[in-house]
Amino acid sequence: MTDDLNLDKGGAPHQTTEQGYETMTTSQGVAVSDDQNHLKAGARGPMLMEDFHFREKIFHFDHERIPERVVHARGFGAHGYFELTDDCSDVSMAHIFNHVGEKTPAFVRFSTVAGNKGSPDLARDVRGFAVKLYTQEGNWDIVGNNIPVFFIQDAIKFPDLIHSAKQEPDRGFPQAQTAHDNFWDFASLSPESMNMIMWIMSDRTIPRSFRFMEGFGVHTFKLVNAEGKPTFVKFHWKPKQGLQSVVWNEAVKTNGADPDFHRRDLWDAIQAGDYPEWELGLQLFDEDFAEKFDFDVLDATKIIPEELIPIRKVGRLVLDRVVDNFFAETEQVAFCTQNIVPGVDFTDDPLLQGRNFSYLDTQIKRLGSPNFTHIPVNAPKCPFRHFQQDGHMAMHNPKGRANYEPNSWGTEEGGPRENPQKGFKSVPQELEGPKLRVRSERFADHYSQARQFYISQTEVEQAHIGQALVFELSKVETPVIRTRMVSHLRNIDESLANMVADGLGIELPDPATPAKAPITDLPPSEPLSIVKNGPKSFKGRKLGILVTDGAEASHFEALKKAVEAEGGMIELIAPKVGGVTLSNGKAMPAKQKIDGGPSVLYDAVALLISEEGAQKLKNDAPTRDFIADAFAHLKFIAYCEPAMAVMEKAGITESLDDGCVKLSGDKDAKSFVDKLSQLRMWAREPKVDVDA
Ligand code: HDD
Repeated sequence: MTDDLNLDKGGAPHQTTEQGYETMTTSQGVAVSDDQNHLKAGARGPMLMEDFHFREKIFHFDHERIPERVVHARGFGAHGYFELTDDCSDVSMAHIFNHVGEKTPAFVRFSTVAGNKGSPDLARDVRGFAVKLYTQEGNWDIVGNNIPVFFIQDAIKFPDLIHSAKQEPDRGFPQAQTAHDNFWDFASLSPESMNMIMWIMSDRTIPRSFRFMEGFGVHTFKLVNAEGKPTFVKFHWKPKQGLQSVVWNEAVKTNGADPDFHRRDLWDAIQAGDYPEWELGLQLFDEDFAEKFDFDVLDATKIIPEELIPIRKVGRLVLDRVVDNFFAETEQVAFCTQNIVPGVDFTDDPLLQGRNFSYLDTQIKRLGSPNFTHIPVNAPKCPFRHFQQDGHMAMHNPKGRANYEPNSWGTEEGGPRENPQKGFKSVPQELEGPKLRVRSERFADHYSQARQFYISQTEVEQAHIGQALVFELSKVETPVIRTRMVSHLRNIDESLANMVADGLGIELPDPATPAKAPITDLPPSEPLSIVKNGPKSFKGRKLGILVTDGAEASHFEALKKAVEAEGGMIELIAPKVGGVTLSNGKAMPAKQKIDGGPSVLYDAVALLISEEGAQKLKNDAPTRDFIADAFAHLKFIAYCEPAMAVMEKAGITESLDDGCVKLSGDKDAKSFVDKLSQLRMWAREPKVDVDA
């Protein structure tokens, strides 16, 4: 409850209880004497309608839910700031781009797209990356994703896309996944989605954390400088923490172990003071480039490779504060692509044009009133003044007589007027042409960039794309849909098509007929791979140490020191959450009991198990799974000699590799931690996965 709604602390006669608690009141401020029992006629009698406290409490509870977002329902937000590091007045007159070092408050909401509000965090899905910048010239929303392209080119297809991806309407499942007939039916009948299909089948859709993923504005926008000169721009958020994803088997298990894994990760990192940070990158180009580029810059299914237009890093976005109240902030925040400020403008991208209608419309439905802009998380932090008035739940109500203009009431009383010098102006643009429902010819190449994405991946990542396609299409029940999909893959990469056809156990179909031929062989682009853009250290990552009573204390101390020196965290997992006593008699509390802290929750693991501990744990299924999964998920594993007995039961001792480091001497912990920035032992994959 905000302060101004609170009782006057000084004067209220019922301010505190005898024990010193704040007195509970009704919404009307009347003190409540009994919150345990409703008012009845006799101790065992029926309720009396006059119980206003009961009625108010239940009626409010009954109305707690608002409609969840029609897409991106599950999300998690945090506050922070944007700080400009490079003056951009050459390209934009926006205040936010002209004041190096100035901090602009920001709110960011990350989300999955398809799942409902209660769906698990590790669903294979695109992640939303929506940024609200409370600039001094009004709110600017960059409502992007963690993938720089989209499924469709024209907003009119959005309802079809989303209907196909969400649960099927007759049965109401599957939830939070595209692995079903309707999605692949739509995708395979929409060749424009092929570039996006490559991206979503890559590990980009199973990020390790919101902190370790990129964000993109997707569309081409315009920046406009003080002379009115427009420059095309694409927005990129590059995580300082480096990119990182999980492997699919790990994602599936994480969803069971901790469905809130991503939101907890962000919350924990911010609370620990390890603030995630992204650099804002601009890809800037002019009409000339746009004309010569192989693709239409208005087509949101295409990227502009960074090799062609390098990224200019101009600022940083830091998230340093969790929300006070999830509903008030994360749930009620309303992003609108239409929210831009002077110095930024739209292009005619047919997806963006449609979005500019949809977001405002959806917020009114979801938040129930055009006054959603009065909710603190949505209100600008700069002065605002207009004549929009009334409506449900109006909170900012202007004083005075003038609620229209022009009027005769003068500058004191007459309210606001438009400001031709400072107000937002669209970039003047010549427009002509017949009224048509068509798609531009320049949007017709659906495969060249899909191929480029695929060949830009490391071998490991290519295998994951193939495996993801096989997994998803194996869930499709209608054979013709599977075959149709493989016919598109033949236009992307022949070896991929073969891998998928083989994985599905079907004959290779003829290639689909491209809308535009020939398909171009574009050069590979390094920024498209996650593995090539990983972290440089273990900073921000977590080592899970499975520990038992009597475990060697020197190993523990050495690991802790080495991990913390890298900026990483450690977490203890023990047979009992009360903790363990190490070999030197030191008591250590644990964060997790073994069956509540499986290894999927950690980036790397260490097994500090004493002889006695090994005897107790070697037949314990959660302990075996902890070890076997860490190995199968290609994690680095440190272990001490006695742990071998449990590792043997977990079935990994015969396959130990360079990613498994035995702790014997002083330097072993350090050399283990030195390896951790690689995050995974990719070379192990063929040993643990027959499809790799
Ligand atoms: Fe959208 C929400 C991102 C295309 C209509 N979208 C929404 C959110 C994100 C995106 C991150 C969640 C914002 C939040 O956290 O509250 N959407 C995208 C991107 C797109 C895109 C990157 C393509 C480049 N969206 C798109 C189209 C339409 C919509 C083409 C409709 C024509 N999107 C919506 C919406 C949502 C939404 C229905 C649902 C909840 C909301 O707006 O606030 O208006």
